[in-house]
Amino acid sequence: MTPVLLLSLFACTGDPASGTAVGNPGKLDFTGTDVPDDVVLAGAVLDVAAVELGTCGGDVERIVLGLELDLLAAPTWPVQVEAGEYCSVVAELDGLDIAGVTTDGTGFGFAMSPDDLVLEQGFQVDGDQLLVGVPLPVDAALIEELGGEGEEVDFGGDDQEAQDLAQDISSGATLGRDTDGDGQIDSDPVSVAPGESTEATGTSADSASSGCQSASGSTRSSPLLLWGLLALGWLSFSRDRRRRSETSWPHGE
Ligand SMILES: [Ca+2]
Repeated sequence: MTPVLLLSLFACTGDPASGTAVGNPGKLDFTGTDVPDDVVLAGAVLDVAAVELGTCGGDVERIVLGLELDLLAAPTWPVQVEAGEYCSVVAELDGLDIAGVTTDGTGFGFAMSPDDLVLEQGFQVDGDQLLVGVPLPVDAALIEELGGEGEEVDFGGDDQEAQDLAQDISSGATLGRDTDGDGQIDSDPVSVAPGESTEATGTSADSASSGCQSASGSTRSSPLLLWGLLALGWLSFSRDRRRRSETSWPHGE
């Protein structure tokens, strides 16, 4: 038992220079958020041309999607994300169509061209499920003002109403984790503090390269703890040996 413990401790400290992060890849999807209570959405389809993942070292991985994603459906995780540390996500959009009805019975449709979603925040990926939250703050009062019960109001990309909503969407997008995969973003923030993010570049890559970190990334070995465990292991090992040499099995106790 003792030799195994020692071996695994060494395995977790090994090879800090290898550089490339190894861990579990994560995945990413998009979901609609912030739908007002006085609106019932029938559809919200986001046309995503590509996703760019920016590392904190300035590298960008561009993943071409060309997919129409249903923001109201359960996640299907179309984007694979390599394990590691990132500082930005950019979603290049080709359009967003929303349809629904207000609780007063006025139907509506928006065909918009929101600007690309730009999320600049540090986060780490080790098997994480990430969701880009796309806010859909449709203004029911405005729609009812323009339409009426039983009518339908449609907004094209040139309409001011559609441009205003597109602006709210582009500026209000968020990034979070969805640990249980139900399409709802966790309440815990995905970000790490900027200072922590920069500082963690080395240590997280180190622990990742030895394959010893857990999903939460919280098991980076502290040198003090490591030496303590080593000392304990050695003590019990040498006591075992002494005991074995002093007494004869099976009367070892
Ligand atoms: Ca969730």
